[in-house]
Amino acid sequence: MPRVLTVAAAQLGPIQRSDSRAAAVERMIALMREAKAMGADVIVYPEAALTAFFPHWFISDDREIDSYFEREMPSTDSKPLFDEARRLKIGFHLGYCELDYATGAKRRFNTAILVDKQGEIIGKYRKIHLPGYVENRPGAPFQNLEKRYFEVGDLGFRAWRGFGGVMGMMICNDRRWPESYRVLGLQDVEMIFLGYNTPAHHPFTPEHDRLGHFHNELSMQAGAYQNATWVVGVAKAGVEEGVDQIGGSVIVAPTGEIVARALTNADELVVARCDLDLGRSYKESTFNFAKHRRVEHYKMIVERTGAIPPN
Ligand code: CDT
Repeated sequence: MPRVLTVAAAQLGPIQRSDSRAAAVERMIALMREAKAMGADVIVYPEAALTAFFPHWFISDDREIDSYFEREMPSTDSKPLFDEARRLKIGFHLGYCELDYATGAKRRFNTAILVDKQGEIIGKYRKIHLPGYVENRPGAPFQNLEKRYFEVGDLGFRAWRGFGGVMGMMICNDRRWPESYRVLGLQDVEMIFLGYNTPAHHPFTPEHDRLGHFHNELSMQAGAYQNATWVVGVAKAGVEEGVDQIGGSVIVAPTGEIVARALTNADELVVARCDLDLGRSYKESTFNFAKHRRVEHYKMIVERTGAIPPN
């Protein structure tokens, strides 16, 4: 019995500071309806999808920072998205900024959730690889202050059973690190959802600018192939508050091939029918971890080189 999941990557064009969450959710609902009409089982939204990506500028006022966060999920403004998803019987992945008081203290995370076709949250992930820096850099054309505004995620890289398979999540910068995929791969993940906000320009390393799309695809294609999993990468794209962000949302097969990609830097759906069994032959041959990974040898090499650093 084939396990085919129709997936819609819902790329979003820019969301400006003056745009309300309600307006963003309205755009997201329009994409959700279009996705449903195209037969999608699940729709995937970008990182921090409800607002402009505020780590791109310095904010000193705590209350203003908090205004970019959701205190609960569904929040008042995102509830219409949950309601419409439940009505349409479509699942979704949503990136948002989370205020958490579970420990008694206020904590801020860059978070994503996975919601099933009944509108229930079945998985939550908090971003682990936070790029950028803590202190304002006044001369820069824009900032990268995730380390200032977020704590490192404390939920690990987990996989969940859902949509007839094994689903995983990561967020933006996580996609550049092989261990993000491998920890999910070790849980037999079959599809990874991830959203991103990636500037086209790198103020402190401009030599990287021309490689933005190449590195975006290289990371996701390698992660997909080496772990025999689908990867759905979804951008917030276009010029947002003066920051040009790459688009290039893609759906990558477990073969490492890109099967669908965005053509614009605006709101756009990228849809593919994904056979969740496509990775099986790789998981049973080239990437049969139990048979071929040499964990003891990796440890030995780390111990040896750790004891005597190369000079
Ligand atoms: N949001 C996020 O994690 N963005 C980072 C920018 C780093 S600049 C290469 C990213 O990895 O895309």
